[in-house]
Amino acid sequence: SVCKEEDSCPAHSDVRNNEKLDSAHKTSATENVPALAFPSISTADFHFDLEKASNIIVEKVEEYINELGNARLVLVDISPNSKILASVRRKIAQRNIDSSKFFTFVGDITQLYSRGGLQCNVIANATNWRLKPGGGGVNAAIFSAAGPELESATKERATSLQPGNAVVVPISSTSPLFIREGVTHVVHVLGPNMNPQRPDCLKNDYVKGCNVLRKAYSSLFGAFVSIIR
Ligand code: AR6
Repeated sequence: SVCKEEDSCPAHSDVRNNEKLDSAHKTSATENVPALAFPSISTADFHFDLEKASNIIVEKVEEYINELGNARLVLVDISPNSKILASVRRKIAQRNIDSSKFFTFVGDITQLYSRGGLQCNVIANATNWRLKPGGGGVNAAIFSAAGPELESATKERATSLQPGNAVVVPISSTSPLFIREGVTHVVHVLGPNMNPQRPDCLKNDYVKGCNVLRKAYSSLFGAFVSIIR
């Protein structure tokens, strides 16, 4: 449905605000400050509840925001109608979070600089327990954009991950991700799985699921803080 009053329609205020924010951050991308771009862990293929996930994202950002120095956290989704981005934006609007330190961005995480003008030196991957390329979603996109050396560089550091854990993999200067996008590190993170078609399904146990998702964001943001120090 097309809204003819988009400029004044309250239902579109999120979209308008995000566009304003996006252009503001693009202009300042030349500052070259460290930034972590991360997808919403577990909320697509792993079927994690969006409201619970957005609460945890906001909670964990608030926990780490003061450890960032001049660095930034950017929640990214490829979908322009992303429900998770909208939910997080609604929640941060009600809180006292510095919008230059944490914001949302619509775009492909493997093309943030070349297509979106947004420079992020670190990107997070919502991976699988075997740390294998493919499988769809952001994992397939990142392994494919990085080239085959991401798989070998990953294997040198870990061959599997437990849910809630992360592993940092430096990107070589010959990788298209480095050359085209300026990415120096990928942080693979394994989130909780709520999808019965995938390994280690938590069968709707959201007490455990929320704890594992909190641990996943702690692992991710902690890894980013140690990269930029
Ligand atoms: N750029 C930005 N965001 C993306 C992109 C992209 N190229 N692709 C997907 N997203 P998902 P999960 C968003 O399913 O739920 C894989 O098969 C997407 O809209 O990638 O943790 C792995 O091998 C969503 O908001 O990860 C695992 O088996 C978010 O990224 C399993 O999926 C996460 O969606 C992991 O499932």
